[in-house]
Amino acid sequence: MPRLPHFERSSAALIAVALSGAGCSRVEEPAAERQAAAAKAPLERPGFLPTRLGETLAPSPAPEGMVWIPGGEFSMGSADPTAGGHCHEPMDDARPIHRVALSGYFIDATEVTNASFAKFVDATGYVTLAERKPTPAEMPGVAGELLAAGSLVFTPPEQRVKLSNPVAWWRYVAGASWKHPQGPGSSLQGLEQHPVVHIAYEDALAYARWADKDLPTEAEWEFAARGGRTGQLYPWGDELTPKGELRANTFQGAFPTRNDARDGYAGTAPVGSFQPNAFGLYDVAGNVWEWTRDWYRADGYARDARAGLTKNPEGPSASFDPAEPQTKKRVQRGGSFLCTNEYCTRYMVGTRGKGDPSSPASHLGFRCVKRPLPLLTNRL
Ligand SMILES: [Ca+2]
Ligand SMILES: [Ca+2]
Repeated sequence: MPRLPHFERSSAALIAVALSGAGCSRVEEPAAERQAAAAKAPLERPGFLPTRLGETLAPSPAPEGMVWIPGGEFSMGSADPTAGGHCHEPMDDARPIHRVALSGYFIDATEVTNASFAKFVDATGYVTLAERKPTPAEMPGVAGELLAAGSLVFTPPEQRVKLSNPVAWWRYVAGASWKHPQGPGSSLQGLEQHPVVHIAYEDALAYARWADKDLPTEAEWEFAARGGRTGQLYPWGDELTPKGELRANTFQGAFPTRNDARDGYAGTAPVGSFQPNAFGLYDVAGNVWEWTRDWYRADGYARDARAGLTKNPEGPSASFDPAEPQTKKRVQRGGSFLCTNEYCTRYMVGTRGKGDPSSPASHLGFRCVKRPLPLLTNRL
């Protein structure tokens, strides 16, 4: 692990959040011929059985900004994306593909916006984790006078760097928070309809409880994001850019130094700027990463698969990531405006992200669910 600058809430936290936006270890682009061949090759979906939508009707009109997902049964996970040349690493944690059944639920059509989060803060006086001064225990080795509230801000280096070194483009900025997404001097002016960022897991949960909602389980998130389709790579289909069209707010250019923003957005985009999926959900691919309530285990799917069919799964009871055994992580989904086929392709709908619950960053937000029936164990 590289030596990290001062002001990290913890070094492990920084690496965890940085890697949550990573996922691919190869630097080079796939060859153009390989990409073309992959686009033409028939896609194999080993392990995927047809999605079956439930028939449960919504028990009430959908709360404002939410859509009803009727539940059903689907195959969860991702085939090895290296087989089609679509990505740079096999993403073993997204297999085996396994069968999951879900009851019906409402889910936010969009990521939670700055305007919505401001209502919560106005009503409750809530102070997010990024706005609280870290304790010495949270920043071991940092002198007391240097402890400062803040968060991780994507800061592109001027020169190309090794993509194995996320510290090169993540900077702990004192004073960065949801209100000041780029740090002191930045504001939310004009960003009211952008997704709120610099959100720690506990911040997302506090908002959800205030709104009489919850965070989605990982399975609820993926079922909704797939829009009723079976085993496709992206919420809209199997091609990243059908007819050359950019379908999500991701990163185009040379990561991390040159952001061409061909999709119109170098950073976050107003929620709903791209076409929704078949369920009417926006930005399930890209824009900002979204917290789910599940603990992350790299082998979590293997455990679920042994059951044959898991009903309303709530994830493992504890986290374990062999890549960082000391850091407990929650699952994050969907990728962000920093994801690129050069570095991170976790905007693919069946793939997984992960992060330290107490490590907010400038590409990390959430959306909520509301269930007519509570989860069976409802543990956190
Ligand atoms: Ca973009
Ligand atoms: Ca998203």
